[in-house]
Amino acid sequence: MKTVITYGTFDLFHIGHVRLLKRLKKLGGRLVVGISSDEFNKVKGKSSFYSYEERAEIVLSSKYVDEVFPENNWKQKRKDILKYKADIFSIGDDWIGKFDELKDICEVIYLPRTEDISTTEIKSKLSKINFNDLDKVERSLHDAIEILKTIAIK
Ligand code: C2G
Repeated sequence: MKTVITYGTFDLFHIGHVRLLKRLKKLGGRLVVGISSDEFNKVKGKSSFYSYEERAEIVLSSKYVDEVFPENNWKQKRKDILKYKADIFSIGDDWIGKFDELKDICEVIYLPRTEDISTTEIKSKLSKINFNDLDKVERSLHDAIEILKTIAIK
């Protein structure tokens, strides 16, 4: 059994996150995840829809994850790897090469990201939905149902 450690914001939990956690679990058998705090997200230039507490609870609910902890800065990885006795540090390949300095204390593996999905993309697609139109559709469906009811009764 090897311990794998990874980090991320994991906002609007999606299939890309699920597939990554599944592969990370397979790498070692025990998976601990550093979840970026709300404050550290600001440093990363991100603002999450869900709070740290909610994102941590969602990731911990995954059957692939054994433990979560807060990621508060860029510099804590080395200490965390020693604290959790991690054998492998692994993360998506959008970070390729960025954490090679950890190779002296653990294996460093970059895994291919899942294409065509990201939290940013989800947010932009949702922002394009005109929810007023949905209200209009709902009203016209309601009217149609009322008309059908009158026809059905005759
Ligand atoms: N990911 C993926 N496929 C996607 C989207 C994300 O495999 N379609 C992976 C990322 O490569 C990362 C993890 O899911 O390994 C979490 O992604 P983010 O929440 O975007 O995390 P990030 O901002 O990359 O934070 O110190 C490291 C940082 O905290 C990493």
